[in-house]
Amino acid sequence: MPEVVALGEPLVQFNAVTDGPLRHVTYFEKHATGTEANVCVALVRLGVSCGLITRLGADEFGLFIYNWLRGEGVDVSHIRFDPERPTGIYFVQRNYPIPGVSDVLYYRRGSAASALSPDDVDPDYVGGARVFHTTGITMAISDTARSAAFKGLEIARGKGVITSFDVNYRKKLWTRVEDAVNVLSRALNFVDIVFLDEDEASLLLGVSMVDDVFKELRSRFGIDKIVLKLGVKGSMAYWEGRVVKVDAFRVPVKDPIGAGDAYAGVFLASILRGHDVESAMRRASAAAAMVVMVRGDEENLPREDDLRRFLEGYGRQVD
Ligand code: KDG
Repeated sequence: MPEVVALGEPLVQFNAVTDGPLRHVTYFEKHATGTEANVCVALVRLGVSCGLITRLGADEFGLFIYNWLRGEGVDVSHIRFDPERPTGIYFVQRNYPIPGVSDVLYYRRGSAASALSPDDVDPDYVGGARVFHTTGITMAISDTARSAAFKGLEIARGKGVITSFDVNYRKKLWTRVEDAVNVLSRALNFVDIVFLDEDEASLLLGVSMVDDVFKELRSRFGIDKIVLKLGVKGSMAYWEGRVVKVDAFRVPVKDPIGAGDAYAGVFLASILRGHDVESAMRRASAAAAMVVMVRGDEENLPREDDLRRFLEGYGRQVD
């Protein structure tokens, strides 16, 4: 049984090779992505076994993702192929209209993974893990996928498996913001470790000052393992009574997509391998920095040796 079981939709990303509006972009790079799949690859690269529960289209893109994940060493035993529905895809438009921002254009409605349902969630598989991970994206893609995510969280909670949740609010995936707030808040009741950013905190909790965010999550949801991502300002955690701040690593950014997943995956891997919270945050920040230096969410996810070399070499002039 894998140490971590994740649930969610992998997607093929078509990332514009050149900047600017997509109407003028000719070349795209194809990458395997999707938030929970990214977390799985981050984990396995650091030697923590991870399995993904999902559905893929029985099509070329589904095979591409399946082979990629299998090649990385992710457990694919709970991936089902759906002959009726396509694998979800999206395009990335970079540095337009806002410099430094990547715009995401989804083509995923009716995808195979949007038909994920509670039937896909095997209680023995989830119950045999140390951590169950899912995100607010899975909660947004369809009613059945949301039910599957809640089933996973409930099983994990019932069997003493640590639940990890990245709020991952994606405005484009929700029809009404109130629905997002209701659903994501409900999910927080089942969560042991939460990852969120300042905007998500203010959306869900109505507060944005760090102390207030920690206080609200603890008092309203009983969560005592909180990781607040602050972008270029770094990250802060409330971890079983201790507050820790870690700076971000400043690197040349090619494409910021995937940074949060790199952070979550490497943070979880590090905690599971016995690092203290500060070390886990530093390693997670390094991984996030490495991922944004290239197009694609998973290619630059570090192995142990890559992390060591990044952390030792950061800030030094390379000849
Ligand atoms: O966190 C990166 C993901 O957002 C990206 O890979 C696409 O999973 C994705 C999504 O649903 O937006």
